[in-house]
Amino acid sequence: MKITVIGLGYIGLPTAAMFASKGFSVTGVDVNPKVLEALKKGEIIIEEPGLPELVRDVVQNGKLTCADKPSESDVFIICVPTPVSADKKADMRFVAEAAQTIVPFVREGNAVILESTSPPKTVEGLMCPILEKSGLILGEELYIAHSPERVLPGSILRELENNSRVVGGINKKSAEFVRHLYRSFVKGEIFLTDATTAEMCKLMENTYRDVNIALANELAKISETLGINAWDVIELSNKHPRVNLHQPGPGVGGHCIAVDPWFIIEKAPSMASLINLSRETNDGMPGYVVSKCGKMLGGLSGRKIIVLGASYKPDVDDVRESPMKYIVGLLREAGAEVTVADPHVAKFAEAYKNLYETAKGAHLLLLGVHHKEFKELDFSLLSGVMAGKNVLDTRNFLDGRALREAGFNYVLLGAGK
Ligand code: SAJ
Repeated sequence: MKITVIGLGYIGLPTAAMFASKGFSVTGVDVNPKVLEALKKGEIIIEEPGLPELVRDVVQNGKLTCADKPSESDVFIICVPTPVSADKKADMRFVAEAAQTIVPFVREGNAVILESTSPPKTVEGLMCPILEKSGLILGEELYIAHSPERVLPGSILRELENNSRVVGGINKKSAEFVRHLYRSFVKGEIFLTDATTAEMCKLMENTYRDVNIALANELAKISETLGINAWDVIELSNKHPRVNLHQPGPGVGGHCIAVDPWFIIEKAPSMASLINLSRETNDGMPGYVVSKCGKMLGGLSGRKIIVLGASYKPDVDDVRESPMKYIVGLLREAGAEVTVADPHVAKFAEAYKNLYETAKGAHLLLLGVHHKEFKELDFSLLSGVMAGKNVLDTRNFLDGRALREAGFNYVLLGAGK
């Protein structure tokens, strides 16, 4: 069976490689010549553990090839980006284009699967009308389904294989066909439903997390005014068997959780009030962190600040939608002199390597991401070079007691004492 995967990004490429490793003949299609050039040599341009080896093997044994356009195939899997525009609406151009390009090639018995995270009714309202132009009877002669991924960047291959999946077909036959296909590498359960329910499941999974992070961020702010520690409240509340409070922080980054809730809001703006408020709460955290810096330093103009961490979460190099980017921008706007240090992000690695030099004359150290390397920081050295002994920890990661004993003014986001 031949599978064509359209879009070779963080999800498309691992998915293509997984199918290829199970013996399917897979063609990966992408518009980016850099991706294709690399792939021809069995190489990849993204960072993901285990993926370089897997791709090298399946390219070498001829199971994964690439092209800049689709051609005839038994299965077409669409994994193109669905970005959110400046006015917070889903930009579905790439999905529509991908569906258009396969119309000339679909034949009776084929399947078209949408993997991209999409607003509810994308399959029914956008994809089906395009695919109808093939003249095939949808659901009978051409199977159509949504099969969203649930993998965590950094553990993609393991999670692709082991996580359960929701598959939503435009009819039962479509859903069953797709379940059978994914069974080739998915060890987790595969649950069948309709396409719009599957679209909504994917969005609600990330929205659940966003709303809960917003709740934690609100708790952090309230705790500060009450003079208590939100992190203690969370730890103790989570002893309850049915409670799972999330962690506060400087904001929500990445290309999923900070984006997907907008796809629901767009469909029902007057009803999605809690979802909207949560987005706003989380997007307001960079500003809140910056105002805390200002309070600690009695103003920001001319202050030298070292920002530790640039990525959107710990131990990855991914800076997409990172709240740290907004924090740095706001600090600079307020006249602060900011240096970013991050061992994982090439652009900021040098500053981290020379941290004790970089921190000379700094008034504040702001910890924004809890990379494991930051556990090893030598604060007695830092204390010797910094002009002001101020630390703001937005992740409850540093040893506050030790820092205070070393003479630092240690401030923890969410702690009023
Ligand atoms: N964050 C907090 N507090 C928390 C948890 C996270 O502030 O309690 C922040 C992180 O620092 C980060 C952001 O949220 O900036 C998102 O990080 P994450 O690790 O929670 O999630 P992602 O975006 O890397 O991956 C998510 C996952 N979804 C869920 O866990 C529900 C993943 O399973 C999805 O496949 C992925 O989105 C996606 O592609 O949709």
